[in-house]
Amino acid sequence: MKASEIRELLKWVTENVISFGGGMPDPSSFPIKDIMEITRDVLLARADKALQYGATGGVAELKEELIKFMGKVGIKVDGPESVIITVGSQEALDIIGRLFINPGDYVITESPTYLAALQAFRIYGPRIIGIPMDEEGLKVDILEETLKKISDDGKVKFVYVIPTGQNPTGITMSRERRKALLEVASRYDVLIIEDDPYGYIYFGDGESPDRLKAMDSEGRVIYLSTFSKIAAPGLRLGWVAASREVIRWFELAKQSIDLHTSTLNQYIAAELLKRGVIERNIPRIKEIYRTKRDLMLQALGEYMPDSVSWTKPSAGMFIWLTAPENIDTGEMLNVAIRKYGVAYVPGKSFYPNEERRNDMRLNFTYPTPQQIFEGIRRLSLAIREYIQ
Ligand code: PMP
Ligand code: G9A
Repeated sequence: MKASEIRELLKWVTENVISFGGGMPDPSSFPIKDIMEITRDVLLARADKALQYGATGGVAELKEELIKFMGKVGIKVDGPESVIITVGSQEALDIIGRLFINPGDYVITESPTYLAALQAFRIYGPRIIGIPMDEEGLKVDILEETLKKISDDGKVKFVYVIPTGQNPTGITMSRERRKALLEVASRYDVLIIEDDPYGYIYFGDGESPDRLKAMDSEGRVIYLSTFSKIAAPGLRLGWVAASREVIRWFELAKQSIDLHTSTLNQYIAAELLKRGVIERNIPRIKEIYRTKRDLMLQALGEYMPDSVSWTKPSAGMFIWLTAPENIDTGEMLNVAIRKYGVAYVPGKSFYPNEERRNDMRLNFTYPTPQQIFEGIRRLSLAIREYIQ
């Protein structure tokens, strides 16, 4: 097992350090009053159920609400047996590893990708292949070449993608690429894992492209999402939508992990959906994140030297910054924290094959506007010191 750089970093970021590290939502986006009221109501009306053990698959009312919620973005689900409630989508990632990966199996991801997905899959001993991306997302032509090459050598279990507001790059996969990805996956008969924490808070120009799950006519997509970014991560609530067969396997895996997800939190989440709290909160979150993204882009433009480039995210919580090639952002981190008081996540661990060292991930949702400006100023000083 390998430590997550995000989790490790969280431990030693102190008061004097401006952190662009962990992917934490803006606390002002949490629906605190609603959660207080709902918790009281749930306990008054049904403490017997909410404080009791529950079914492994999850609370029926929450699943029904989620089926309606996903329906609004065009995802059709074949009844409550096709949904399972998990402890965040992180648990779903671990269960995916348990269910699908035997040692030596091939798993394909975007490169770079969410480092804690790599951490979860690696426990089960796969060979992970990263496919490069451009501003339209995963390069499907390279995926196809790769599938062609490895199909004689071993089984490719799945392609793992974060199509909207990708972690760590902020890139959203275009509609054309989504179609092409589904076609290639169908031709080579591989599953697609669609990890979608950020799709509901798309703040780019125009409409967000359809979910892969909504475009999937073959039951090939296993869809993951979470309450972490549309309500609050402390609830630790996620969900998976897939075929009944796959969900049944998820349930068997989950039985031995934790029996079920917190019943109280599931009842609270069902009410958050039923009372329209989530629906009302989403435009507010989008506005907060769009404003903070713009601030960080502005600060980067003002302070960074010409040899540094970065992405312009249309969803999610991160900007991906590329420093000149001579800079190892992992080495620079110590100096950035101790001398300049600014933290970020070095890019290396987001690569399945750890091939690049000069990128970093910057979170723009947690710091305040003042911290964003001051933190980028400090970061630019660290980078300038290393360029020389
Ligand atoms: N997948 C992705 C792509 C993420 O960015 C995150 C959180 N940063 C997760 C999964 C896990 O989130 P949670 O367990 O809180 O749902
Ligand atoms: O706190 C965590 O580990 C969740 C955040 C994930 C991220 O920063 O990508």
